[in-house]
Amino acid sequence: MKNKITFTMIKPDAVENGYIGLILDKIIKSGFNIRAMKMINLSVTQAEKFYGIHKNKPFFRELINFMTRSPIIVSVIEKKNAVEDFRKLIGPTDPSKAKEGTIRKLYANSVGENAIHGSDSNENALLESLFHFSKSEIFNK
Ligand code: DAT
Ligand code: MG
Repeated sequence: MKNKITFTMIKPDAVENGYIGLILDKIIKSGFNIRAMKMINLSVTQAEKFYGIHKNKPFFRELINFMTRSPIIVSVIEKKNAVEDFRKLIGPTDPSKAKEGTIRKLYANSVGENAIHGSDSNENALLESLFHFSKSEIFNK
């Protein structure tokens, strides 16, 4: 596979607001290929592990409550320069600072409920992908 992968989650707010289709359309039209995808309910244990790096932050409980309150879409996507290009496509953590046309500008309402996740490095992209999918689900295609 000559392209790089990144990992994304369409978060509870975006799923609740009916944005799954619009967000996936934007991702695909931006040149990403979907390698693996499923809808799941994140358990509290899974959410605490996934966001373990933030466990001492004041917003940690709010983040775990949010991420576990309704279903999410988890997906591994590929493209040349996937991690960096996808972070550009989604925009910054705070949607009020996001540029026109980015997914967070279009579909997110607040820092805490910001519609979508994108991995921040190639290393985390692989770790986060393997958190939800087996190697063969991602690479044997
Ligand atoms: P990103 O999702 O842009 O990588 P992050 O890794 O710094 O941002 O934080 C992970 C998530 O935690 C973020 O998407 C939403 C939540 N979060 C971050 N900062 C927050 C804050 N100041 N208040 C509430 N939630 C916050
Ligand atoms: Mg992050």
